[in-house]
Amino acid sequence: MRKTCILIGAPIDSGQRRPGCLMGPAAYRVAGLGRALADLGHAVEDRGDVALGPLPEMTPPEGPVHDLPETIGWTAALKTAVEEALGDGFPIVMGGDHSLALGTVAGAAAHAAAVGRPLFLLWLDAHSDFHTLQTTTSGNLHGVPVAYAAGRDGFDGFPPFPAPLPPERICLFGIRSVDPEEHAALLLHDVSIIDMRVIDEFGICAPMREFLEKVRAANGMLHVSLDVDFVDPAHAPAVGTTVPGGATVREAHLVMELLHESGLVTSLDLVELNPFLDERGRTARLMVELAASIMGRKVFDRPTRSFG
Ligand code: B3U
Ligand code: MN
Ligand code: MN
Repeated sequence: MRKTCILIGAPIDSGQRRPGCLMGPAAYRVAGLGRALADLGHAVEDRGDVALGPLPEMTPPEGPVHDLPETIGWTAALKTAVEEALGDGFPIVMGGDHSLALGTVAGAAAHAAAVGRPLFLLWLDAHSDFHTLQTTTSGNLHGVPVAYAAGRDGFDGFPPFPAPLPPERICLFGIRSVDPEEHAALLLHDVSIIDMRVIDEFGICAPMREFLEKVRAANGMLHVSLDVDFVDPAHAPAVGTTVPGGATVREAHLVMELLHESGLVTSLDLVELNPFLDERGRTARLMVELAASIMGRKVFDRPTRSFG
């Protein structure tokens, strides 16, 4: 189905300490994201890069938390941008580190609440990103957005998350690095956890279809947040926090194809690309290819699930 893809640049580096993710939106444009989507027959509207609004006045908290006022500022700006874009089409947010999802998921949740549909969240990542401001030891706020979306306490200074997601509506897919505090909290929340152990045993399809069936049964909206490190660093080196043992290029494309075939995805983040760490643009190009897959590019256009 032809969609209006709304590209939103989120040049954000404040959620971690390795400069470079702020060049992500430019790298996606250079790698031809807009062209790839237009070639699929979609309308494409590039709204440019989101600007950081005024920062909240606050005394920075004690402890490790890094760049809190900036992150709160970006959260407000991205929430508005995504909420507005969902009224007009299919938002694709070009990050930027994963802290941008504090805002994008909030915007999607606000829109879903306004139209009376439940929001689901698919987190494609090596990490669970389930820290709060209290539990993070690195202080890097790219490690907290899932906890914010789930309505956990421990986000002083942030606006309350609009319509927090019951944990059953969140799926962490591809994870292989979970800190002890996150692990303890996840044991208390009924988040669906498809870690690499599950994927190694059952493959991509069965667990993904199970989650998508839940979304379909609830007539849900689905926000997908794709962290570069979901893919193995051998194929996607342009990321600050590499964790070996990730999805192959083939598995990542299969995930995208299943998502496209489901027809359920309503918004997308592309996060953690650090073009400064890339090898001649290969990670940026891979991310564009994956975005094209989720938006309908196929090797061969056969009826779904018929392999004759
Ligand atoms: N859990 C660790 C590591 C991490 C999370 N997200 C990324 N890295 N990209 C932390 O810093 O919270
Ligand atoms: Mn992440
Ligand atoms: Mn990650």
